Amino acid sequence: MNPPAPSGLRRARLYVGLDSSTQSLTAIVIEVDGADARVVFDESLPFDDTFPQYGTAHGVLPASGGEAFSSPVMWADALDTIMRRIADSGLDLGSIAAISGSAQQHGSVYLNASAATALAHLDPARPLATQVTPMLSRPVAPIWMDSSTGTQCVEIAEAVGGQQALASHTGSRAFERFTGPQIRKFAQTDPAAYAATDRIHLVSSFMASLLAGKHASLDPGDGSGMNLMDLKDRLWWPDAVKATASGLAAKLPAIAEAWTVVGVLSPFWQTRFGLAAAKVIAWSGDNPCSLIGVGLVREGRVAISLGTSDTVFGLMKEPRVDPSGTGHVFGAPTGDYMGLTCFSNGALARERVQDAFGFTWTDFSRALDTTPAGNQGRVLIPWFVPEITPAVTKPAVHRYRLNPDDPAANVRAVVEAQQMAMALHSQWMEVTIDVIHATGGAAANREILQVMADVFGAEVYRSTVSNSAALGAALRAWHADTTAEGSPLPWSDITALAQPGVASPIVPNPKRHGVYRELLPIYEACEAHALGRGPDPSPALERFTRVSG
Ligand code: XUL
Repeated sequence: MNPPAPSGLRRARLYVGLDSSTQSLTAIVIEVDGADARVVFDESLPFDDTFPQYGTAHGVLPASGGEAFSSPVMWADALDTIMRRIADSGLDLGSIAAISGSAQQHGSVYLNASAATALAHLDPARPLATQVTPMLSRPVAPIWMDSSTGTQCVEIAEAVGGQQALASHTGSRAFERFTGPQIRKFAQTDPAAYAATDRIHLVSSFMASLLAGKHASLDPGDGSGMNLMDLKDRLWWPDAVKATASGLAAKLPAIAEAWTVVGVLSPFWQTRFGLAAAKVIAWSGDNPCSLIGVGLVREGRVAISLGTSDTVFGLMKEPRVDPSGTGHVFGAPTGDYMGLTCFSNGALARERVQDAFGFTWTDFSRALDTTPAGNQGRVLIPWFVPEITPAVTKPAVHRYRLNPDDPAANVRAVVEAQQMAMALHSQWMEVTIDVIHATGGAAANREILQVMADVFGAEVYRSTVSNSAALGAALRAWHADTTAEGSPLPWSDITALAQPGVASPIVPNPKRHGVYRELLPIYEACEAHALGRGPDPSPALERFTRVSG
């Protein structure tokens, strides 16, 4: 504990972090008193259950043909509700110094010319949702799960000189869920509504605009998920903007750093809930916010999320771009960069193997315990569903020297394949990974994390943070407040709250790490063979088996 602040010095400050994710809106409030910081409020509103009137399933409206939409009016409704919960929580509202947020990336909200005035004159006696409806030039928002813009991706890439050119400027080749291709499709399929659009926000800048009562800027972290922003300049890239849709430049928000104070909580919030004129800090995407929430503010420390999909991400000092075109580079909220690679065969692939043998999680762990590192040269390529990394459109499972009826060997094979794929496809970040923070459902399985530690040769901490994106947003609010007041706290101090606690890490075993160092290039050869791009890896696997015993 620190000594109490001398009288006359300011009281403890509160920082609010919101996370508008696909399925819910979460608020975390941290209290900062001197160098002590702790979470004092943590609440989530799942969209489907709290707002059934919008008809979402897992936060998504019914759609077909690869399209995926959600409702900006529902997000506004949720914001109204969560702000009321904060106001009613008994917290000292006058102590709220700043508020920021995190949002699902890539989703876009289309506002008409009435929005600027309407945002500034919201009526505190009326719900927010009903006042947002007339501001929209498009009632729905396409979100990151949309995969319907393949044609637009090709068109945009061709217009700017190819995928490589697009990736080297914006950090990613054209991806269907990215906002540029989504905007192009909207402009092509509904030109009248596109013409009536005055401002296109991402979910992040839309939510910040609702808080500040004016059009908010967009941060480079979320801006880099659009295929429109030049990563190094942190400005719109004119070639991509031109290639995407006519008249687009005038419809995009300004880009400003993540610690920008975009305004204060507007009179709507002050009158409606008795909130103070707290600083509203630019929002960012959920992945950039998680980077902060997990405490990844130096190179070499990465997070691996073992969820529906598996994701590996970490900070990068330089904007290196993945030459294979599967990884993304985003801006980081620290002003640096972050690399992110996403694998769609995460939990689903693990469950397919588990279900094939009727295994419980305990059986699964035992299978890992009773099989050796390297699996005696038995390899699985686990593309049970279409894969993002490497790009595989038709699901296909490949086995090398692996008997499909051997339960334990298949369990080890799927876990080793996933970890080796992550190690292999994060090499483009050119970062020596020494610490991994494991999050997501499967991070509860110690044996899986041991394979992770052994493959990467890195210490693995199980992350104890329940919503790293919301926490990251609250920490960003704190950082931005100290910056605005002229004495920015270092990120390492800010993220100390997110560091792993006393729990000891899972450490790599040097011998097993040696086995994986040898197996990794052979796994790469298996992947190449499965993609039809390389020779049969069986001789290399035979050799590996003889040497590794
Ligand atoms: C990242 C991505 C997802 C969303 C989820 O590129 O599409 O992680 O941000 O909210």
